[in-house]
Amino acid sequence: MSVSTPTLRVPFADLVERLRQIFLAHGTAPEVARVLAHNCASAQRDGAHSHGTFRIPGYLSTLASGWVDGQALPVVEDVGAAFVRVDAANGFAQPALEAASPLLIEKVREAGIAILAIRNSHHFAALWLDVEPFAEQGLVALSLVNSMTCVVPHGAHKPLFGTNPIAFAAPRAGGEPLVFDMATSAIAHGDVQIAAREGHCLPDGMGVDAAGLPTTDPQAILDGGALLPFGGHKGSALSMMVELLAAGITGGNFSFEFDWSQHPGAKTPWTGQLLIVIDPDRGSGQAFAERSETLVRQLHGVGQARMPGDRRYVERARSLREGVEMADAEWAQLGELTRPG
Ligand code: NDP
Ligand code: PYC
Repeated sequence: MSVSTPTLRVPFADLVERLRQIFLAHGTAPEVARVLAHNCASAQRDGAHSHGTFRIPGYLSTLASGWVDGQALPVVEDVGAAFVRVDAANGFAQPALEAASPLLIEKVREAGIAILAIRNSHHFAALWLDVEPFAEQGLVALSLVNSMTCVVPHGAHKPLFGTNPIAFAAPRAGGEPLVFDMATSAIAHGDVQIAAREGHCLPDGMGVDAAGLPTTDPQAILDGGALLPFGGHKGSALSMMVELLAAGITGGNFSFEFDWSQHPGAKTPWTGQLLIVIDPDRGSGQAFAERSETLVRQLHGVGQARMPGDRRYVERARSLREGVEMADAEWAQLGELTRPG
């Protein structure tokens, strides 16, 4: 937020409730409104602005376009000793994850590992929110979700991949879970939109314009250009893996497979998501959380002061103490959106 933008601090519970009212007013089922409101408010609380309240207009235009079903009832299937499958029924991914989580955890406790394959789902959010709760229960979780074609594979000349994030969470003795969550593109699409809105240039190496030429202009990327994978061929390989695990295995769409052109206003990728959840103490029988704490201490010892997730935990603590920071104008706009559109 720029220094000149007037801001206020809103209690987290008030933000959740305002977002819940918005989703309800725009046609989602009460359960969906509850889950999405908590998810989106949590991203805002933790300073993940590319997936916080910034996303509300996109959620609402998508609901209005008929592209996503805000009333969808996810169908959970038990398909193996360590395999759960959910058809999200063209609804959002988070209610599908919530519906399947009790069975998934039961299987992890029994088998030591289990997979959750979500298909026919829309994920428009930060991915760490899907994995952190497992680590809070002593489990290790990895999740992958694919999105919409906007990333040029390494060596290619046209976009094909989505921004395809990977999130990982592990318990840690004596600290908050170790969590990382990163797009496999050089930058998340949401951050390109924010840079365009605020008139900032991007660093070199993030994307190309409509002619395929390198650009630092976020608007040129949005106007027919594309993003690049992070780390050249290595990020590109990870992005390919995300397509295969999040869509290939689950039965969801690859990022290039859906066509939303008949739904003006649609913004949410209609794809799939995979979660792999492990009971880490089955590995060596040692307390894994102590092992991860040892690793963190060594990392600190060699000079890595900041772990992935640390920034968010600091933001979260401040938001819970002082309220979630919001621009005055945005808070007022959210108030207006609680009225049916
Ligand atoms: P970032 O590049 O901002 O951060 C990636 C990870 O690196 C985070 O875990 C972050 O921790 C950590 N990190 C950042 N800087 C440092 C540092 N200096 N030292 C150590 N760790 C560091 O994330 P992205 O821009 O790639 O992704 C942003 C969000 O966009 C993610 O939440 C992702 O899930 C979401 N997204 C969602 C998509 C979807 O389809 N739903 C598609 C693409 C992205 P910290 O959190 O503490 O900053
Ligand atoms: O920021 O790249 C992104 C993104 C895509 C879908 C949701 N977020």
